[in-house]
Amino acid sequence: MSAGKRGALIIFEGCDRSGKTTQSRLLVELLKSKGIPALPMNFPERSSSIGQVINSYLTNSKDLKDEVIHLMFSANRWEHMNQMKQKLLEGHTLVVDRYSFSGVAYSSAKGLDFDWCYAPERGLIKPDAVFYLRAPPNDLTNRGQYGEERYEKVEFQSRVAKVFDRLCANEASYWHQFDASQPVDELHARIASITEELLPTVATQPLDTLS
Ligand code: 2DT
Repeated sequence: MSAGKRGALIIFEGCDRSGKTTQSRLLVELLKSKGIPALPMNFPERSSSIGQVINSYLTNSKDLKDEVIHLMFSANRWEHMNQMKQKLLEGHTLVVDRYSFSGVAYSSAKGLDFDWCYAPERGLIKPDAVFYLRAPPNDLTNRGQYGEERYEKVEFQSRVAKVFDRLCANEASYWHQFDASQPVDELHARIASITEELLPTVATQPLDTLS
């Protein structure tokens, strides 16, 4: 990629088992096959020391107060910001499975205040696009491995879905909502076409922050 052209920050959001991981992998593969530098990432990033605490919490081997784990998820994003900024400015497109919006959705679904949940996310790099894979939580239980981690309960997931809907309405300028129950290749084709339009547009724009 030529000097001065940055990559895009692309985020996949949605409830558990909505297909984010598959779709983000397909998008990275497509971009790479076209010679566009692309890197996959996901949050929580479980390898750092903060990430390891989050992993123990999610696998139910550790209990933490709702506020504490919320701030740890946010800290896990903050600890990766410099590295992400550098990659974007070098021209890499980052395709990220979950970001700040999962933080807000899961914690406010537990009953924490929405604005309190959003506050520590302000100042993080603003995504160029969020692909929100939306599916009725009852559909999601049919997919593999549902129920193994802390949050994989239908009633909880439907509260999470409501917060994602609210975020999608609030942040409509860069959110794209999709029906997650459509065939994988059709969904991929839609996402690919939006991404291919997006990349040249954002390449010369400065990075922005969540506000
Ligand atoms: P994965 O199954 O996608 O690894 O997610 N979560 C995630 C939060 O509660 N807050 C956050 O900030 C993030 C990024 C969503 C593991 C679970 O962690 C939840 C599901």
